[in-house]
Amino acid sequence: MEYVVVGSDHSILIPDLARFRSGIGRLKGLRCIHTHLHGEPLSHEDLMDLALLKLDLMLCLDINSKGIPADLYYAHLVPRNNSGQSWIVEHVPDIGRLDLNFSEFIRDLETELAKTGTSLGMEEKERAVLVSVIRASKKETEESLEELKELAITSNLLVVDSIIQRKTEGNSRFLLGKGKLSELVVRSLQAGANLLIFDGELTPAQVRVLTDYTETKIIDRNQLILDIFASGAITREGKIQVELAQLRYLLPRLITKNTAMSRLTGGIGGRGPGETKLEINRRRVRDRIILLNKELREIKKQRKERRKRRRSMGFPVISIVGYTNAGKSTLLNTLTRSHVRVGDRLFVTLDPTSRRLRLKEGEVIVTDTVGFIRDLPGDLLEAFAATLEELHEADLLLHVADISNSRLEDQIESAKKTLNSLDLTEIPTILVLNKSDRMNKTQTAHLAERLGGIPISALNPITLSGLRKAMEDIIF
Ligand SMILES: Nc1nc2c(ncn2[C@@H]2O[C@H](COP(=O)(O)OP(=O)(O)OP(=O)(O)O)[C@@H](O)[C@H]2O)c(=O)[nH]1
Ligand SMILES: [Mg+2]
Repeated sequence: MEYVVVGSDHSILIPDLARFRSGIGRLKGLRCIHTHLHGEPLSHEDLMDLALLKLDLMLCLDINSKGIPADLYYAHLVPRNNSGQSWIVEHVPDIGRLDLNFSEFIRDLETELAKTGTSLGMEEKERAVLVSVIRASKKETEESLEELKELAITSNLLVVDSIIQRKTEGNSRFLLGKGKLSELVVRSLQAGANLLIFDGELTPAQVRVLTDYTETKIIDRNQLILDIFASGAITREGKIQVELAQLRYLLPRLITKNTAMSRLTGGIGGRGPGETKLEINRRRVRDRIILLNKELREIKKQRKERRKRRRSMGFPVISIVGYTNAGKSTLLNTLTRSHVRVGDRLFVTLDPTSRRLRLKEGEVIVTDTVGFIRDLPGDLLEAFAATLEELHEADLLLHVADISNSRLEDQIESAKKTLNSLDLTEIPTILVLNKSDRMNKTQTAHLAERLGGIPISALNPITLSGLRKAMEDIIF
């Protein structure tokens, strides 16, 4: 079946294209042919439309003053190349000399485009393009993007490209200017991406507009974090808390329009609430939230009982907190000779663990819990309140930071902010500067002095004596 959309000399109304084929490496199956009357080649606007709408072809035919066809220009998108070019413009001086088997040409082009998506042998992983809107400084933007990348990798995604938006080019409704937007569409097409991840938080309206424009699934940093939590939670409690956070985040982002719906609902790979995909609607989400809250209250009650029992045994509690990947679980393991899961990824620990530890003066309980991250989504923090509530029972907090991380001080600040919002600043805290084995002695001593922390290497028990001493001094 072939359709022809006809426009006037001023404009053309292109119907909703979402119904048309789309998929990795697929173009729209639509060519735009129009005339120019003053000998001008394809305009910037023309090329922008080519990119934004993923048209097969944008063609303009020049008509001279006698009404006779003259020069002809056409442009098409190209696969990813070294020059970073998005499209090629061809010039044919006479329409009679246009020699192009169009169906064949488009078939080949689409094959090429799809190849970028699969030839890397990266089977089933979703392919994501990261989009970062510039922050205060270049360094901050890059570091933030780096962390977003780590988050994406943790979530088992393949990062195929990243785009930095330099300045707000006007329209905040789209977050990106039209130029950036078309660059985004073309680059994700070229990279065979099926997911766009925005650093920072998108408003529900922005998600909607961007989804409509790009026709690609869009999530923001918060959703990515939620997704990681969803796939990592083990205990019933952890699962409920994550699902609650996801639903609360999702609720205002649920939209009625069907096309975008399927891209918007659910986690990344159909995990978590995403499993219920299309049947999700607001009402059901609300009902589910009520149910989960009820279950959570029950669990909280049980926890409280457990804590009470523990308190009655009279053991002081030491809680390990700090930025994700700082080495909290490793410290717990080394201190208590346990085998809690550790890993060089973000958010390895999601469910809290407690272990006994014998110090010189007596026994204590050490707990390890979920790590913090910059701008931890409020919904998540709230949902984890039950787990983190335990922290209020602590007699001492060990704030672990990774001394070898280039973002050390920012991470300490973020963790402090989180402790602050959890109302935990009253509890005595020791700043523990971990991974000092990666630094030289002078650097370590200097930082320990300046930040007022105790350097250790959680991998090496011998380095923990100073920390043990400090713990005893406060507890006993
Ligand atoms: N070089 C070095 N690596 C360490 C040290 N302590 C931990 N690590 C490594 O750092 C990574 C993170 O350790 P974890 O103990 O999982 O960190 P965590 O703070 O519990 O992280 P999450 O649970 O993901 O928030 C692992 O690869 C550890 O092996 C250390 O003292 N020196
Ligand atoms: Mg951990």
